[in-house]
Amino acid sequence: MEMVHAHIRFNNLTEERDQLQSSYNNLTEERDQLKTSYNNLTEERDQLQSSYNNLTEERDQQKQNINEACTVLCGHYIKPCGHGWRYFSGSFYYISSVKTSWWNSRDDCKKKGADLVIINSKEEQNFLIGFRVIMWIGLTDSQTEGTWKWVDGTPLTTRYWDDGEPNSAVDNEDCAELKHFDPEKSWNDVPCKLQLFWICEKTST
Ligand code: 2F8
Ligand code: CA
Repeated sequence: MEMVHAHIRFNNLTEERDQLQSSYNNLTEERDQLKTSYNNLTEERDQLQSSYNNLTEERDQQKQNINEACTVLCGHYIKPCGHGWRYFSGSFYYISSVKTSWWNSRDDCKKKGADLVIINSKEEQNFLIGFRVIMWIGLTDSQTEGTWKWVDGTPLTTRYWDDGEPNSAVDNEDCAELKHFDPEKSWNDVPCKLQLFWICEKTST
């Protein structure tokens, strides 16, 4: 009986050893796979980092090219330099040195291959305020009273009207001016025949 028990115990231990051996082999294999994955990920990360660096360098170069193009444009075609086209975030901007109505302003921009400015971001709004000039922007409700549209036909979504504006206060105010230099409370509607400076925008793409 003792012998039989010893035999069974031996068999159990052998089985247990084989199972442990098998677990050990599996763990070793798993470890090797993880190591390979880790190496692949490291390589991939290095490649991405390298791509990122190249793209950053390319972007900086393009920015530099655009600024140089702007300087050339200023230096050769517009006088005095600084009152001509200015570059900001993908567009060139031109501020007039005389005043006229909204419609005449728009015609002038069109002759220049541009249009009155369309304000698409807070950054652009801040950029425009920086000029400290009261000027026409490319916003009107002359088509349908109360429905403000940009000159490219897009409806107005983000607004920077002054408090109480637009109010069409006197004499049908269908055109928008950038009047105040507070980023959030800046625009006013006035009659389109008013004589104001204006700003054209030409996208650089
Ligand atoms: O108080 C706001 C109001 O001020 C003027 O009217 C008195 C403006 N008109 C002109 O600048 C011509 C209004 O557009 C403006 O709403
Ligand atoms: Ca008004």
